[in-house]
Amino acid sequence: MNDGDGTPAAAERGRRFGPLGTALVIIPTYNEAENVKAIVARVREAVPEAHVLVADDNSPDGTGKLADELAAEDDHVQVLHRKGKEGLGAAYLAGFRWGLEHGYGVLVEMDADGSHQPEELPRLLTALKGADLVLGSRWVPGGRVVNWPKSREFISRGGSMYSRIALDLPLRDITGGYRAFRSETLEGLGLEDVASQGYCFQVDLARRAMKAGYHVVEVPITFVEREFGDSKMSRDILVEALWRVTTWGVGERVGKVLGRDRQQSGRPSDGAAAEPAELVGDKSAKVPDGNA
Ligand SMILES: Nc1nc2c(ncn2[C@@H]2O[C@H](COP(=O)(O)OP(=O)(O)OP(=O)(O)O)[C@@H](O)[C@H]2O)c(=O)[nH]1
Ligand SMILES: [Mg+2]
Repeated sequence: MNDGDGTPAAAERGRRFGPLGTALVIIPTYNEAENVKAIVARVREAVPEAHVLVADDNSPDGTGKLADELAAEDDHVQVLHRKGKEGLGAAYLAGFRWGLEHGYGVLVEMDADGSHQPEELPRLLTALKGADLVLGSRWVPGGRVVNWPKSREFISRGGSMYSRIALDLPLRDITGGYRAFRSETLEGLGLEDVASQGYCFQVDLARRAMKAGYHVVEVPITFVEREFGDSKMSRDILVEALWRVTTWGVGERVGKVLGRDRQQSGRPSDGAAAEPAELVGDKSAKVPDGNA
């Protein structure tokens, strides 16, 4: 929901949120040698109290080694070296696990290429004071993209719109990857069965959060297209997103219809019907078909 800093909607529902713990900014990298030093420096400058975890998939261009150099001179910077390229989703899951094991209170997702501006992170963290999850959003009033061709904007807006309709979620930017989670929120999402890799990893987490009844806030951001290095976006990533979102959407609709039929026939519901996209709900609600 886009309710500014999140506080009004939360207050309306009588929600109280605990203090935020230390933030860990997770930056997944694959061949980001031209970007990694600059992005880490910008995070350290913008939010000096935050820690940074670079999750590198053994980049052939030496990104991991550059990250090690940063870590050697700054105790707020850590590097998670992974064996090889396994996709964005797997890198984030490993980063989340590391952050939760090390007791961080807030876990932030941020691309290495400068598209997610560290200078906007304080606004995301302010919003998280009144929310369970904050999404940096290009498609709410005040949000925008810089240096994107129309074709790219069309694909991104279309992907968000398709996901919104297919999954019946009231979010404007479901595919975006600039996010701040409370650690309790991540722990409640059932991450152990997340199989999504590319963009749909972000869709998957957003839908899990909404279904579980967490208070999700969209904060406008200015997304800046990368200047250096190559995009890892591919046709496979788009195809994966399309089929997974469609499968989830169909699964949920069938689940709802079956639930209704059971109720109409007087049989007790099995409780598997998806919740309405409320901001606060039953945190024990299970997301159906996590591996679809
Ligand atoms: N560890 C890891 N990081 C990845 C992988 N794929 C992408 N990334 C990182 O994830 C972030 C987003 O990837 P991008 O290539 O920028 O994808 P994108 O932002 O959709 O594409 P552009 O807008 O063209 O930059 C970047 O920091 C990448 O380095 C991967 O397989 N493993
Ligand atoms: Mg990018």
